[in-house]
Amino acid sequence: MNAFSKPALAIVMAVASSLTLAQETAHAGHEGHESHAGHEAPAASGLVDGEVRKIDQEAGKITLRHGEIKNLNMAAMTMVLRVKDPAMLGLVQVGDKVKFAADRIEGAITIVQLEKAQ
Ligand SMILES: [Cu+2]
Repeated sequence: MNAFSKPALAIVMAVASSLTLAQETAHAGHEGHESHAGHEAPAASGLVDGEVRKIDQEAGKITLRHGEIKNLNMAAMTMVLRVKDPAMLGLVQVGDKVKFAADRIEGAITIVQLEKAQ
């Protein structure tokens, strides 16, 4: 019985790690390499650099090309994010460089702070 459980565990772990890998690959895939453009030093405030690609006022969503989001363990990429307050979307325009803070709220990655970069 015991001789069986170890290889089974090894298989489970191998599958789990390859799943993680596949997820990371898919995650980094969308518009991955454009992200090296705005390569300034990280702000002391902990805000993340981003650039507005699209704004959806009605849905309360914004598409950002963002730098690394350390608190969410997310690499730089372009993605759609929810905003905590739809009024935030009135402060920025497509093409603007922004600084923002994001957090996971009710399972969705949400911008909790957004400002135009100088
Ligand atoms: Cu992202």
